[in-house]
Amino acid sequence: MTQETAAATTDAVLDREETISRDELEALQLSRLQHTVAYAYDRVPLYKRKFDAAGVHPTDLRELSDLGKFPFTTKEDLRLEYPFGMFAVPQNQVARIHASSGTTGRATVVGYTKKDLADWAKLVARSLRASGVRPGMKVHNAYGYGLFTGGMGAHAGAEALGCTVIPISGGQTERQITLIQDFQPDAILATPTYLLTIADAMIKQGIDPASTSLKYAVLGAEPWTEEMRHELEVTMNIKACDIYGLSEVMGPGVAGEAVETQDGSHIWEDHFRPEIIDAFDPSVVLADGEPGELVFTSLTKEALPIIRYRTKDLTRLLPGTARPAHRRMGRITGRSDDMIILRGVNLFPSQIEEIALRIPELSPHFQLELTRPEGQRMDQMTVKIERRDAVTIESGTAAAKVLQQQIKIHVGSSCTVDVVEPGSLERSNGKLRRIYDMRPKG
Ligand code: DLL
Repeated sequence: MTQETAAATTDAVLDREETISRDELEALQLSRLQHTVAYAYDRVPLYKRKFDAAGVHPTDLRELSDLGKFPFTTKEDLRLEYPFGMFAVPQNQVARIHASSGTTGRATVVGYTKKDLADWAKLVARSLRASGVRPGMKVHNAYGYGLFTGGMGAHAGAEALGCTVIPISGGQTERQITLIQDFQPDAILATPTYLLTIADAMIKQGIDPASTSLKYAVLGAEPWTEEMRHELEVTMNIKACDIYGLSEVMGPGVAGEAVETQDGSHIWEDHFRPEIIDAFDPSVVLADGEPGELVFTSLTKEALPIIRYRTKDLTRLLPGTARPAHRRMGRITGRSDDMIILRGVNLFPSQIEEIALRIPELSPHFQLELTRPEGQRMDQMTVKIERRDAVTIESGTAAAKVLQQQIKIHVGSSCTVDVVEPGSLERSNGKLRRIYDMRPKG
């Protein structure tokens, strides 16, 4: 770390909204929420239709809890309004467009006014600063650039914070390593599994990942566990913090984690009002602390105001710590649409990650294969996992037995574990696919 960056870490200047009281924040939320529901109703036909059908009007929002009377918005709504039907401003006021990849159906398109982009950059800057990044630091940005919000969202935030941004994007891992060695960045922004790919490739090249200039990593865009944090922090000698977000709500920076507490991301509640609902009975809004599906309402967005968007992300709301007025979200256990139901038992890849990483012989490189063998009615899950480099085939096989037992004990599912050669499973370039579902459809 240079002298300037070392000095900067001690005197971060926070946004005023980061330090206000909960009462002041809730008053701000209420006025912004009242504005947003009226704005959405007046400008986006879908909201008018939905509110009218539900028999609610923007004037019914008198206190924060009244939000529960308003209808949800889903990914399907955005798909049906493809491409620009959800936009609340004329196209000539839309400064930028992003979109989801559309691999599982029609792409969802989102837009930003100039002010939206400035707010987004401010919130990513706030998140990065919370995670230890400081003005003047060099930031290696390995989130994918393009329609995905990760690359450009993180980029603009790091610039707004006053960093020197290295816009490498995802992929070309060898080149990433060369640039990390040559440019000596202080921080890296990537998905957790892509950072793992980079660390792994360094080891293969005979470079100790703990010896680089990197001190901070700000990781998100996919679920990851405390065990993965530990793995990355130790292997790379860094502090790794979480950043959360989704395109429909903004992109990265909806929530960010503080490096001094590392206890989950603070949701920036001056811009988003979160709720947790029962995923199976969405009419029930759950109390803080209870696990369920995360729902967001934007409070300041102009181009794409979003009312009660169902994220499908499963987590819970926790009280604020490092930023007391802003509630935290617990780690995301998974998405409701990534939940594997195996002979009646629900499970998420993150549970397997958590268990596997506690077994020293096993690496974090794994995938889950779901099959239904010919003539059988029961589904089967095979965990394919690489043993660590120095581990023999015999020790790997013994570790497989342990993993199988631990999954049975902690998750309740019987499965097969296949320990495979180090380096044989596909590596991540961004969001890693963990589940390979080969069951017959229908
Ligand atoms: O992944 C935005 C982002 C980019 C966040 C870079 C953080 C860093 P989408 O492609 O729309 O946007 O995917 C959003 O990714 O609903 C979650 O399921 C998942 N996700 C995002 N951040 C996290 C995280 C970006 N920190 C979807 N932990 C979300 C767990 C995350 N899951």
